[in-house]
Amino acid sequence: MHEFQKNYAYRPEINYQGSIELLARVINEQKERYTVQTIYGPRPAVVKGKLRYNAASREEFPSVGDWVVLKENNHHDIRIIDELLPRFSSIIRKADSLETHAQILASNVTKVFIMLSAEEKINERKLERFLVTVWESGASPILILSKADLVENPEAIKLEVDQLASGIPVLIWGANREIGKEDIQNSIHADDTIVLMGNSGVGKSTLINHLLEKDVLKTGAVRDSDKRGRHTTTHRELFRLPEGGVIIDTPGMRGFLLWTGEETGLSQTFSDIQILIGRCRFNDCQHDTEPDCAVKEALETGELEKERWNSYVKLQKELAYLERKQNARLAAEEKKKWKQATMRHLK
Ligand SMILES: Nc1nc2c(ncn2[C@@H]2O[C@H](COP(=O)(O)OP(=O)(O)O)[C@@H](O)[C@H]2O)c(=O)[nH]1
Ligand SMILES: [Mg+2]
Ligand SMILES: [Zn+2]
Repeated sequence: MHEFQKNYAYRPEINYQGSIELLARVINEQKERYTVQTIYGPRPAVVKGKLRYNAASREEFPSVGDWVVLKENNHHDIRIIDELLPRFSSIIRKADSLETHAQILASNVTKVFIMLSAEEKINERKLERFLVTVWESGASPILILSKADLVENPEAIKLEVDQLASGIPVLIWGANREIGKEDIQNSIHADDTIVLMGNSGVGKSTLINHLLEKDVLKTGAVRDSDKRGRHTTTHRELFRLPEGGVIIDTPGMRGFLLWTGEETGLSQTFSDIQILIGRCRFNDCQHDTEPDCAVKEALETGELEKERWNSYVKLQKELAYLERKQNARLAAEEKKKWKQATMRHLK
């Protein structure tokens, strides 16, 4: 493997056979103007030709973190992205439920740091939502408890969070005095692509600056309610970490709806509920009026919290809704491609 691939956290699963000089990773995107990292350094790039022609939807355009193939014999300063290599994961956001197209926030992500402030009460419902999104994306979650320097006993808070996030690593981080920096660094490997997720003001940009060991990003978030009317940046950028691995800053990684065709994330986040459902007498139990319903029993005994069950039902409905919509859209895209192909033949 070429040094450049290693430096940019190349995943060997993607078997790239072409010339290394044409391989690049997208490190910056601003309204379809890209910067790609090549073996010669960063270069501006645009999407043209076959990729643009064949792309049926926004998801088929490159996004930060994507590995792409550049066009050969391109003598211009601006390189042309000719092909998108397969993604092994992508973090996707749907701005609102009416939007049919998903927006890819970052591609080929291996780990997502879900940041929670040690100062604030943990919002369990929000945490569940974050976890489902991460599992769906194909990356693995790590919880970071930020602002540990501002609370008296961060270890006690960590224990609480450990309980909520069964089995997911929880790390403590305090920017003042860099509490826990080594643990965070140790959790990042040379082949990792990291993305940070969490409420505005939780300390995402601050952590990136500390990991990069320089002030690259602006910090000191404005409150969400003040943001309205102001131009909120959508600029995303990938940075190489001094100790190996890369990190992607994605402003706007706050609330988002789920987007998926599968329910793997849901069952991983709610494995306790999956087990209960398996114990219902009927395979198609609606957990409503059926006899011997393990879910109802668990709700009655308090083994299963009512809020957790409600959250599961709600997320499940949301996923089913998005799936139906996505299927409708895919059908429309098929039609469009078919039409394009027919037109080509008629020409
Ligand atoms: N004391 C302390 N302050 C922090 C920590 N992390 C972030 N901050 C402060 O919290 C504010 C918001 O941080 P920022 O990184 O911009 O949050 P972002 O919106 O998630 O990117 C800034 O004023 C930071 O200096 C931390 O671990 N400890
Ligand atoms: Mg920020
Ligand atoms: Zn049942």
